[in-house]
Amino acid sequence: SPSPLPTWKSSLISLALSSQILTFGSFTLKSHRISPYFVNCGLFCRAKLIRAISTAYARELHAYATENPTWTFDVLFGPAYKGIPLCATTAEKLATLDEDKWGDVAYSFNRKEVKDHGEGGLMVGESLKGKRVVIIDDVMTAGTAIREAIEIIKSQGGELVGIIVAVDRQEKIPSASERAGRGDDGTARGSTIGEVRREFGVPVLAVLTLGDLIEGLRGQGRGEEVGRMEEYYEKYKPTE
Ligand code: OMP
Repeated sequence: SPSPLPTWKSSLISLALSSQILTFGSFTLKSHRISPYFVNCGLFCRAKLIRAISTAYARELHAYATENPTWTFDVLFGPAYKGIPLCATTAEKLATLDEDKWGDVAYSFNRKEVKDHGEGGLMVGESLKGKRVVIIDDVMTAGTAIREAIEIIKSQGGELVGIIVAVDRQEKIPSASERAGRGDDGTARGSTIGEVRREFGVPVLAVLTLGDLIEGLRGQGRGEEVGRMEEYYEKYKPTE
């Protein structure tokens, strides 16, 4: 059986529930899948919430770097819009955790519309050129949002060395049938995260997985929601 959820994870899930970051209903996702739950990271918009999530991202990055001493990065890139407060607050938390190690980590984010006056350009913050870049983003489902962010890093001359998201929904890669808008054909497929890891050869970290959410909710007596999430997981679970 899986190891019990650490206290900090169940606390984070409680916060997400009470602030409607984690909600239940029927949601059409970017991938066109219809999900009984949704995670809105734009709602980490209160002091104690943004503190909690940025601390969690920073701890996860710090733990990975500690286990993999040859792995480092120069810049946290937060894709617009939801990545913007995440990259800034997480950089600050990293410096608080270990200033010697992380005090010079930079952050940057893109504009959705290119500015044609003043300093101009697509990017704000540290230049990505020649830098080792980690993407910090909200949720990964089918990987479309992450691929867009990877394209920006490439176009800016940066080197992608890692990705961290708040929630890995643990879903399989969409089939050709889904991509064509005809719904899932039920074929077994690998995970989005696994595919991104292999394709780009970088670690993909997640603060919480769907499995964590389910376990946290079960611990809080939310059996009905857990049932619907498990049903959804069965439908879209990856082979690995
Ligand atoms: P993919 O691009 O399919 O990986 O979906 C990830 C994006 O979908 C995120 O960056 C969000 O914009 C959005 N999303 C959420 O914010 N929360 C969810 O629970 C699910 C999605 C989603 O549409 O899959």
